[in-house]
Amino acid sequence: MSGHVLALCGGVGGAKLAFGLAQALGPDELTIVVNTGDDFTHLGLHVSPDIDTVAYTLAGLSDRERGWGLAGESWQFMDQLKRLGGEAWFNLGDRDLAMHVERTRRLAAGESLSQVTAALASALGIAHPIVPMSDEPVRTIVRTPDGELAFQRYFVGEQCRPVVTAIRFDGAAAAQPSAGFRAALERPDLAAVIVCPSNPYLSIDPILAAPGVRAALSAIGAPVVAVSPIVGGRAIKGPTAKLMTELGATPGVTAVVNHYRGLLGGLVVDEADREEAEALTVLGLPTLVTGAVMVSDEDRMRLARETLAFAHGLPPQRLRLAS
Ligand code: FO1
Repeated sequence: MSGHVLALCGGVGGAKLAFGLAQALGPDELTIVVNTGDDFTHLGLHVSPDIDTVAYTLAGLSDRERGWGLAGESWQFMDQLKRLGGEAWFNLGDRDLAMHVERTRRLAAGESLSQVTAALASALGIAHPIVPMSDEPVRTIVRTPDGELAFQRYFVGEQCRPVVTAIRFDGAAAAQPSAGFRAALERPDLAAVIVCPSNPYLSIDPILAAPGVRAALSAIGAPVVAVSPIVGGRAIKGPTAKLMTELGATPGVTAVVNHYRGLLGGLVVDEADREEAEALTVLGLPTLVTGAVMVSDEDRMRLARETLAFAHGLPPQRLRLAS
């Protein structure tokens, strides 16, 4: 793919495609913009789960079963914290803890989240730019019949059980896109924007909520291609399908397209959704049908290559049907 690629990414699912993209593209050909709406202060530490999941995944250090945190992790700190009656609902592994301690130290010393993320990614040997969507705080809040929940309380504390009636992003209106994000959007050689298979409502929407981002994505010539996080009506991992139902949509690839409301110049779906994809193509949305479930590293690399080739073959967005 000639030109620069901008990937928008959240947690576990998106990080897998980001890994594949990072194998296919050089560090100066790819910018990975990551959701920070899941960030929170826990035990006095600034925790950035999606940034860490992307960093660990790109570094080949992540626990493949959990998807988050480090492989080969130990939990002595958590064991002792429980013994002391501390807050034990959110698990911080012994080695993972170093990431949160060092990030908190650097932020307190006045570094921006972008600077901290660049330094820590570099320390992990990652060459590709991992960029927070914003250096200002954005906090995803879910509304339930019993009141509002901060994201991690919903996702981890309640294991996504509560019914969600609305989602909002505290601070989004004032959170400017980070310099790295804005620079990628403004590159004259921007060739494609890849929306990774992350939860559209919880991981991608906070990125799109930053002032000017949706407008910028609608104005660029490069195609915006989403890889569906839903396969056969079900999420690979996490609450995407449950949220779709709770927010009034029928879980499926069409709901993904409707959710991104006219931003997309192309969609990548799994074989399981071939029929629905053909209907979307008839409606004017170019769709690639392939194996979109990533189990192995080879799956991640293949899907990334196919998605890039597909994006490369799409007409510039300006020619796209105004929808
Ligand atoms: N997810 C859980 O289900 N339980 C946890 O205890 C947990 C701890 C945790 C610590 C660091 C980190 O970077 C991620 C962690 N996650 C945990 C995953 C995290 O809540 C989600 O990955 C994102 O916030 C949503 O993608």
